[in-house]
Amino acid sequence: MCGIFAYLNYNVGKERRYIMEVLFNGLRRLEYRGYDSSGIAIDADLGSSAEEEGGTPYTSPLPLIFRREGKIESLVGAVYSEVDAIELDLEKLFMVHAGIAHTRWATHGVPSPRNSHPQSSGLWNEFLVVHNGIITNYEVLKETLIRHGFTFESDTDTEVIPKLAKFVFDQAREVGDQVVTFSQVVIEVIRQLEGAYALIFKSPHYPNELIACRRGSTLILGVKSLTDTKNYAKSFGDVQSLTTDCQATELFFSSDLCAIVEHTKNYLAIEDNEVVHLKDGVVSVLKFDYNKEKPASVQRALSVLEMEVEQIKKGNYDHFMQKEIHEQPHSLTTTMRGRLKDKSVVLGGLKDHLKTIRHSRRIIFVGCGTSYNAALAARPFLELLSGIPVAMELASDLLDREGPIYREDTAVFVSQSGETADTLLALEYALSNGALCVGITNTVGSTLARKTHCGVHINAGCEIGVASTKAYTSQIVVITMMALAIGADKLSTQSRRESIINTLPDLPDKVREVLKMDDQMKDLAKSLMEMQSLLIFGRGYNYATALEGALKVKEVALMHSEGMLAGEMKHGPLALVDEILPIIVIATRDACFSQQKSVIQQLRARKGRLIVMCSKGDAASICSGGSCRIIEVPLVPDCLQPVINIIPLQLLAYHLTVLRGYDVDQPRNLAKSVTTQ
Ligand code: UD2
Ligand code: GLU
Ligand code: MG
Repeated sequence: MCGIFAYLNYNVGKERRYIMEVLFNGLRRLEYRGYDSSGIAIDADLGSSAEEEGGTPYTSPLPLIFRREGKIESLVGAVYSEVDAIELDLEKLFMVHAGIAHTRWATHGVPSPRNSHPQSSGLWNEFLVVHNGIITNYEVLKETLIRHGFTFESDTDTEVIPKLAKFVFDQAREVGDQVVTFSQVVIEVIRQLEGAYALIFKSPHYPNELIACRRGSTLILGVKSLTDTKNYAKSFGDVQSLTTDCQATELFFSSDLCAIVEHTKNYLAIEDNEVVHLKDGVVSVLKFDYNKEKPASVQRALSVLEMEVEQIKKGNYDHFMQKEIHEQPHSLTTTMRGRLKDKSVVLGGLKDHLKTIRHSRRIIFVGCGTSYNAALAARPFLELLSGIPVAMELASDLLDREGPIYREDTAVFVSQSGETADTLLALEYALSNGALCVGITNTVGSTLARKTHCGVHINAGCEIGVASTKAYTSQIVVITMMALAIGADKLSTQSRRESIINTLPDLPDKVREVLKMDDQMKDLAKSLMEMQSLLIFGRGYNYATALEGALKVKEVALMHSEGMLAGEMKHGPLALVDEILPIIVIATRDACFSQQKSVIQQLRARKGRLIVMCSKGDAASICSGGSCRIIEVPLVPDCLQPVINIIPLQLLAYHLTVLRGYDVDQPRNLAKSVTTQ
């Protein structure tokens, strides 16, 4: 869900080259959000070669689209060479021009020029759209449009939007409505859309106009007046009345303020269901309502920006890791979106392979670091629901041993980026041994997604912090959903499955609740920041939580930390216990609760410095006399508890890092995706 940018100059002459550069720069500012391809649309010249070919019926210049996979600089290079090839005049002056641009983080269809945005209505590019987000009902819309004779060129969900716009426009013209306005067309289109989006529309039927609207995804309008030096925002006026009178104006749309600050400090944060129409230099804002045929015109005042760019990029957070920890209610929602239906789980990427998986002799999870831990967290539930033995493999170890893999095995490869070298090599190995290979990744079009037989995208959104946080919880939820899908044919576990499916939608709210412990975890971090070492004991569903919590503390806070299986305590680690070494014991309510209570007793008997993570209400009974620190978390079904329990530990690792003065987002010696062995 990555970046949108648009630039409209009105009554101020700008050369085509300048316009293109403004668009490219806008994209460069949005680059940090992560993307896999990019594109722009600008106007051609009237009577240019594109138009001569087929004798266009239009009297205004047609848009030209440029799209590329990969880095923005590759788009820039391609645009200049294509422009050169068609002899487009870069010095041509436009008194008014509307250009749009996009960076894509693919959700539907691999990164490729054809799937990049702007997406088009077809011949002549009568309607162009850039989109951030996901249209969840695109399949039905696509079927309907195909029945009406439309042909689709991309695999995106987005393509239905420009095609729908053309359909609406043509219909209005058929009934003789010559004066259908751009906003009428767009409002008819968004009436049909479900899902989340920020959109910008451009059309040669409405030359030099742009329309932007949003539902769920952020979108900002920037307004720069060139004739009037008064401070817009201080005049407290409505944006529409401020932009009248043919004033020279430059208008911008962007997914965030970073791309706007260098042009103007006057902005308006567009709200859900608002439709912002730029025409003749005037900004009008309409409020769309499903229940009303006509939208109401609304008054909106501009705000003045007083933030630095770095601050904007991170929102209200100081670091990307912190932002991503706090984004988890949202990322978990997008992970589950469209996948829980009437008491069942639908994973489109697996449904044709479920039978094979159910008949496999063994399921083997393969991953590295956090991705391995996520699979480990979900393993008990998969074993329970599938009845199939589930093996865990660290990718490098599997390769070192050349461990046996058979045709009857299902090998599940987990990687956030889908480019982790060890995991990909292990995938090659499993493919050559004939196993069914399933991928679980955050990245559409990644090598992992392409080389596996099937799989599931975790749809957690772009993760920037090197220490994975939101991808971890989404991976657990995806594997849990996978277990529910694999076990769906078993009557014996039906009620258990249904109760989990019913509670999954509440998980984001529970995560929100745990995130409120931020200050408490900061206090804990203060008390631990000088320590040499930290142990974390877990078992059962939360053995993985112990490993992952310790991994976070190690990789960002640069503090020695070990996650340990509590059942192993007596076989060595107990020797380390003294009054100094801090030990976190995870003892939330599940089948292992009584064993964990006994672990706590043994540690207390040795005067261990204990921090106990327990379910709400259990503190007094577990640690009588206030002898240990407590982290109380909300109780959820056991297989989902790891999603909750890791969050205080992520917060702890984050605060430890800041307090110890280390770099949060780029920890020493580490890279976001480890693409070398
Ligand atoms: C697909 C669309 C989704 C939505 C939904 C509607 C894509 C990428 N996803 O989601 O946006 O329209 O359908 O029902 O278009 N795959 C692999 N290896 C991997 C990951 C995925 O082979 O590591 C395959 C998978 O088997 C499937 C495709 O990629 O064929 C898409 O996977 P998904 O998880 O995005 O599928 P789904 O149905 O949730
Ligand atoms: N769902 C759209 C696509 O896959 C937009 C993705 C984005 O937000 O960049 O093309
Ligand atoms: Mg990693």
